[in-house]
Parts: sequence; C-alpha cells; structure tokens
Amino acid sequence: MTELEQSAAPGSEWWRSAVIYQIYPRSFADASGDGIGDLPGITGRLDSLQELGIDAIWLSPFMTSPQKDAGYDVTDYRDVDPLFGTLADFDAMLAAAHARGIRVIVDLVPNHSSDQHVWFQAALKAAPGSPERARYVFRDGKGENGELPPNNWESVFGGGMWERVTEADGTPGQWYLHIFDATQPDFDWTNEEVREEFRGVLRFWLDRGVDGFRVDVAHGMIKADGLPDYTPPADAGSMGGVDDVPYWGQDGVHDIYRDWHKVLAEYDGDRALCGEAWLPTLEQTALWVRPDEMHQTFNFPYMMTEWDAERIRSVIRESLEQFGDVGAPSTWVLSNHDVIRHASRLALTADSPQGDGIGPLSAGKPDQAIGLDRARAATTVMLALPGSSYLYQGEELGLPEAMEIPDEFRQDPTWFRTNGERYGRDGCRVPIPWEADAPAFGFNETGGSWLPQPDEWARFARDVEEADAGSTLNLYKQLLRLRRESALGTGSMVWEDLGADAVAFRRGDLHVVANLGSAPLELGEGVTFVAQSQAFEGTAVPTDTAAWYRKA
Ligand code: TEU
Repeated sequence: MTELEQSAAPGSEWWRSAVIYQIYPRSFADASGDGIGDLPGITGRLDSLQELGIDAIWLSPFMTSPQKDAGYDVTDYRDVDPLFGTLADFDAMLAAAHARGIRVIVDLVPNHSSDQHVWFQAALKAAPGSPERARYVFRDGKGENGELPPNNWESVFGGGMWERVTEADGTPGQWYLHIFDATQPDFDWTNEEVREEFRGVLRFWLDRGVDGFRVDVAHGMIKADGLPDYTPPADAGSMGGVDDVPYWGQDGVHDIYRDWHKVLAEYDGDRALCGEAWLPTLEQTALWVRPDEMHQTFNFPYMMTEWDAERIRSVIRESLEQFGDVGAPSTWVLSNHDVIRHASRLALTADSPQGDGIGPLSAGKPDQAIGLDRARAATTVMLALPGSSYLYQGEELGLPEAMEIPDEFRQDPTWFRTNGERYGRDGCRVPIPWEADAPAFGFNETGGSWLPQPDEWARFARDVEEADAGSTLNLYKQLLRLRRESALGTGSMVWEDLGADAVAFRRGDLHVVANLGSAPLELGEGVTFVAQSQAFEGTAVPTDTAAWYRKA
C-alpha cells in the first residue's frame, strides 16, 4: 500500500470540505429552563462553536412534533415546535450563525410524518381507497377477516411494521405501514401529491436561507412493488443485509433526489443535500451522491468500522475510491444521535448492535480511559482526511455514552417497543455540560434536564476543558485550526506503510499516523510533532494514539 495516492473529487463548493457540527436541539442549550434545549439556547452558544472552528451546523428536527421519536415525528413541516421556540427564533439563530460565517443545515424527515399530522388524521377518518389514505401506505390485512398484517416486515424499533386502524364505523380495519414507531406512518412516495408537498417544504426553508438539508431515512422512501415478505439475515443489523431489502435502497428513491437536486439548484449559494442512508456497502452508499442527486451522504460504513488498523485503512481507501468515482466528496463521521458515542463505542468488549445502546445491565461495558484514548486518536485521523467531516455535539468534550440512565427516564421508542430488551439511543442524547459548577452543568439556569446528566460529567464541562491545555476540547480546536490552515479538507493523500498496526498517510509534507497496536510505534529521527491525540515524549507513538508530524 506504499505510495498509493488518493484524491478527493475536485470542486470548490463549501460542502466538499466542510466540518459540520451536529446539534441535537433538545440537549444542546436550554434558554427557557424547561429542561429541554431550544433555538434561543443555540443562538446564545454560537460563539463557542465559532471558537471551536467548525464551518456549519446541522440541527436535528425542531419542527412541530408530539416528540414520540424526539422530533423525528413531524406534524407541521413549516413551523417550529413551541418546545424549541418560534419561527422568529429560528430566523434569529440562522442570522446569528451566518453572521459568524457558520452555515446551517436543517433535518428533513420525509419518509414518515407523525400520526398527529393533519394528513394522517384525515386518512384515519377517510375510507379505504380514498385519496386521503393514498398519501400513506394503507393495506388490507391478511387472514379471513384481515386480522393479520399485510406482510412480515419488522420495525427498526422492534415489533411489527404494521398497525391496524379502527374504521370510522368502529370496525377493525386496514393496516398502515411504519418502518419506525407506530406513531410514524410512512408516506407513499409514489403519490405525486406527497412529492409536491415536499417540494414546497424544501422551498419554505430554502427561502428562509438555510444552506441545506440532512435527509432522514433517505434510503427508505420507496418500497418494493407488491410489498413482498422479507426476513433479514440474523446478522444483518440495522444496515440491512447486502441482499435486496424491499424497504431499503429501492431504485425509485433516486428519482426523488434528482427532483430535489433541481429545486436546490434554483437557489444561489451551493445549497446541499446530505442523505442519511444506512447501507451496508460503500458501493451502494455512493449511489446517493451521483452528480445529479444528493451532494453528500453519511459514510456509515466508516463510522461502524471497529478499532482495527487494517479495516480502517481499507474503509478509508474504499471510501475515496467509491465516492471519487461519482465525483462526490467522501464524508467522515464517528458519532451521531443514533449510535453509542465513539469515546465508549471504540472500547466495547462485547457485540453491541447499532441502536441497542448500553445500559446498567449491559455486558461488555467499555473501559472509559481506553475509549477516550481511541476516540481522540480516531478523530485525529478523521480530521486529516480529505472530504467533509461531521462532529456530534459533546464529542469535542470527549463525552462518553451515559450508561447508567435509570429506566424511568428512558424515552427512545426502541426501549418501549422491545419491552426494555434494547436500551436504545438515550445514552448519547444526554444534555451536554458547559460549566462544571452551574445548575445542569450550564445547560440551563434551572437545573432541569430531560435526561439525567451523570455527576462525573463535571470534568468534561466546557469551562474545565477550556482551561486545560491537554483537554479533548483543545485537541479539537487545534486540529480544526490546522486543518483549515492547511486546507486538509480538499486535495490528495499518499498512503504510508508504517506496519500492520498503523494507519498512516501523508497530506503534502504533513504526516498522519495512528498506532492501533499494543507496542509503541517508533517514528525515528527528525520528526517534529504538530499535534498529538494525547501528549507523549520522544518519537515513539504510544498505543491508541495518533499524531500529525513533519519530517526533517
Ligand atoms: O434514523 C434512521 C435509521 O435508519 C437508523 O439510524 C435508526 O434510527 C436506528 O437504526 C435505530 O436504532 C433516522 C434518525 O436519525 C433517527 O433518530 C430516527 O429515529 C429515525 O430516522 C426515524 O425518523
């Protein structure tokens, strides 16, 4: 693998190289003091993000919603939920971000609405076969009296994918499809009325000035004709099998993005679509970012790669190949609101499928110190890669997963739909700490917090880390500054061979290495370090450590 040069696909649009920081609005900053974060809270904390050195923010959903899946169940796509503020608060936040040179991407949830959406409520009242029902996926059940679901599909959150309704006359009726919770009915995207509605939603936010959209479940909107039965292989996980899954990655989804691409192109300023498409291979993932479709898509194969040098080298190499082949930048991501925080995940000792989470009774809990070392090393590699990187709020503090949340606080539908068999994703969604000595660690002024914050998080508080030169926060700031100065988000990289346990490459004269082996990795004479994921003396890189350096 020596001297193999790989490049990011060329182009000057901002999204090709941007570092995009994911804000989970419920848990970022709470100006109202009700224990749930909000838009004015975000506005009030933008200076910290500017100091961190990111280029853009992505906001998880803040639209009107009964919050059955933390806002991924929308009732009004054109308004702000009162929990988070008002449209005026959104405009103020957007203006304040733009004034600081920070772009803003909003989350769009087009696969399904809330069951409280006016369209779904109208569908419930309307008759089978009506235009109201045709906006969603209603079918008659199987069995003598329609008492069995139309097929055997299983919800991502556990249980079946169908819910039976009671018809207006009080009799048991049709069934509707929901890939996720029963409160999240799937739209029928073969229906032109649905398509037209969402073009309008795109325009609504584009007109307000957003820089783009993160598109939820961008692989699920079209289901295979006839809705055939499907049983995933036992080891498929939430990425699905590599076989043809009738509700993931159907060809028809691409027409939708070609259509949206044209809508965005009517606007100035390189507005962008980023797809959330969980697909098992990079070859499939790259289909979302062909030139006339989305601009970016999350690199979940990279995110889910375990702490193994050979696998990390190979997923990076293949990412640049596959995305490069379609002229798209690769994205890189290590954490988000659906997965165990990487400061914990990278040190898990037992299998923990995506979405299961870790809770008080989980086996294989991670060693926190090892996890943090690996997380810092992983980020030190990621931020040197050409392409666009996503950060998830709190990872810049080195936050671990909250693993001891008492059952009564849990809110993830996964927990309820599996009767507590899977903890779900609450552990990565706990409000983040700002000030060690303030109520709720500065999340708000009242001390309320919709999920309890572990006491030990005082040491991860932003003010503590700001004052500590060796903190994770200062590492992120340093890497982001150097990345910007050296334009590492674009251009090429040359692989270097520093042994089986190393991930090593060069960006111009800047060398990057991570040591995943159990012995120190000696770099030899003439090395000047520019950044170290954790401080070490001499020229031997310790285990679970990464560095950027120059050579004489
Ligand atoms: O996630 C879609 C998805 O396929 C997975 O991330 C899924 O949520 C996970 O495997 C469950 O364990 C998106 C959002 O990111 C997620 O938060 C929402 O719950 C989901 O869509 C439904 O809108």
